[in-house]
Amino acid sequence: MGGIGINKVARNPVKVKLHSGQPAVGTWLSLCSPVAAEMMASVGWDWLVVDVEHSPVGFETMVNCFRAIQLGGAAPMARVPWNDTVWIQRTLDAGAFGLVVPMVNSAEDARAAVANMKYATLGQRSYGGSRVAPYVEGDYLKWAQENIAVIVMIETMEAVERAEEILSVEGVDGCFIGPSDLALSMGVGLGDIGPGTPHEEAIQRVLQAGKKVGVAVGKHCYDAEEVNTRIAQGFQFLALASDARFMMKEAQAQFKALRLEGGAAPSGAEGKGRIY
Ligand code: 3PY
Ligand code: MG
Repeated sequence: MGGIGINKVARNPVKVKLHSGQPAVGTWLSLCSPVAAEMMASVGWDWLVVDVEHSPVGFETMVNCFRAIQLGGAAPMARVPWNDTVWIQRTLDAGAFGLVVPMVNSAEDARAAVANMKYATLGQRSYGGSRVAPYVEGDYLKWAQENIAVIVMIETMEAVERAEEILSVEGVDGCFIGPSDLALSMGVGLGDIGPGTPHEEAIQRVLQAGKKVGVAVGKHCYDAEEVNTRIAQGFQFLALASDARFMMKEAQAQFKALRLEGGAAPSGAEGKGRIY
């Protein structure tokens, strides 16, 4: 045998960090590109989430993104489209080390997410092995029960109000605040966020609930400055933008710097309809 390959993973480093009070920082993959995923993984992120909820990624492309992420050295994760037994089971079998589950609005929703992600007797995940079984230490079933990270999304006011009970559910490893959906549920504009706003107050309420019950809180952030601020506040599972945003920001900046005949202006929607 050639000896070239991937080291076996003893413990999911993301879960270890979340349970020991450390930040785990990653980014979102919305470009549906395994090549972009592989390049991103080599940057040094703890994890990368393939966004299956809001990107047009196909299932097999998602699997190829997982492979590329593993090769680059980050933990492969996904955001599933919904808290759905079938989606969750198939995405875990495809090799995710953890899932971000949208719109978890109650303890009941959180219990369903945990049950979807764990084998009996802790849950109802059906056993079919996993693509990543050869890459983990020991038996995959035991590894999965202990190592797959369950991250529930808090992105409505209903969920903010119930944050403590949601985060107290056994098996929840952390939560992730979706600032845009939270703004929509509050009836405020996507721009009406930030220090001093009711939106920020809601975010801080979730952080306090997490601190009270000892469960990691995270959030999607637009830039490194915000990630640094959030880490100082005690947030842990932090996403910094996305591959799509990094690409568009740099492309727009470079395009703007061009000295074109006739002074052509960038046609991209800078500022408008901000994407992560
Ligand atoms: C939101 O802002 O609603 C999100 O889901 C971000 O990932
Ligand atoms: Mg959302």
